[in-house]
Amino acid sequence: MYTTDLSGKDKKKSEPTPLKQEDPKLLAAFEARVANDEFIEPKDWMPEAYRRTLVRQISQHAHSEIVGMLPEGNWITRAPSLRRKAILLAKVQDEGGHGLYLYAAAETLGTSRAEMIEALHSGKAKYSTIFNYPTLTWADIGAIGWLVDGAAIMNQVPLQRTSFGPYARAMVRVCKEESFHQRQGYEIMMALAGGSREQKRMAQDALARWWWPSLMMFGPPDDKSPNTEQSIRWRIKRETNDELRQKFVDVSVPQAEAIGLSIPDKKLKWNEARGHYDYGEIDWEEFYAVVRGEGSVAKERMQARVKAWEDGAWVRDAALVHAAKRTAAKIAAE
Ligand code: FAQ
Repeated sequence: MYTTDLSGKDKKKSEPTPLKQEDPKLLAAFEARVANDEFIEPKDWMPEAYRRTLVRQISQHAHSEIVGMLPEGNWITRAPSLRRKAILLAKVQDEGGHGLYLYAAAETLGTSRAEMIEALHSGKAKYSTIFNYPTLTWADIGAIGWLVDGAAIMNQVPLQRTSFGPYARAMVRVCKEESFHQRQGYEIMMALAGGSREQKRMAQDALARWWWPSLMMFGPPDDKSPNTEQSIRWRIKRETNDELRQKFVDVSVPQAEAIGLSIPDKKLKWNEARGHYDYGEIDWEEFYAVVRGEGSVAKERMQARVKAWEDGAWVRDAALVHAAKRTAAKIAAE
């Protein structure tokens, strides 16, 4: 529906309707506003391709937030203390809230929430590859907070200045919450790394499994990214996939060193001339396979989402009936 199909399958069905030729005057005025760093608001004129890119990116982002609740939600009942349980519960709820702000931002572009949810459940819409990896131990919850939320913030801080107003404003609150998430994850890793030998081993193992998938979160390399050039031009994206990935590596290496953990990359080395860490080759075959839905828990994730949606039907129905009753009572009282 709103994806660039990477699978090569089902080309006919996913072929988008061709874009119409835009009015050159309107387009020039729009581009001047974007170049002037003005926010574009839902009722403003915008090129069809801009609208589609935003619906694609914002809905994928929303889907990632709510699918992202699953790997951690899985550990709420097994958190090692009441304090850890309360924190994890709040974090998972925050992610649900992020999904809601993002769906609401995408809805302002004329796509209904029902359409977006349908696209997710039917496998047409993407969500971040990172959530198709399993959470095997409690240390994975630390690694997700530290690395996955860390990568998410690195990507989302520049999105606070994305050119579409509702998306930018949603990102402001999301970033505040994500930075708390990142710290709580790092704190779990710090506690484990400074604990018993077995706890340190768990932390190291979690880092080893989550490091490369976290680097993949930033998307394909710039020269293989079909959307980056146009998205940078329209200031939807403010930094490229590779730029953000490099920043993430640069901040994460000293954090790992500070708690005595080692990043599983033999090629990782500070490059004085570049002022950055050099790092090894990412397994892009694995990335594309996970994007295609071949991740080890992809099926399980979607089944859990669909079940949650179906189980929640009575709540949505009840809320609608309640809202209708309130409206009727208000009208009767007038
Ligand atoms: N996974 O041309 P590009 C979080 C797709 S939030 C799956 O570079 P673009 C919070 C891409 O969609 C994490 N697919 O695309 C949390 C495109 O396919 P399409 C989510 C990926 O859009 C933490 C194709 O590859 N964050 O974690 C991935 O310019 C903990 C070509 O790629 C966001 O969504 C991937 N990793 O750049 C929650 C941030 N990467 O659509 C719970 C907003 C790429 O053409 C617990 N999004 N693809 O068919 C973005 O910044 C961008 O969309 C990128 C991709 C950077 C993700």
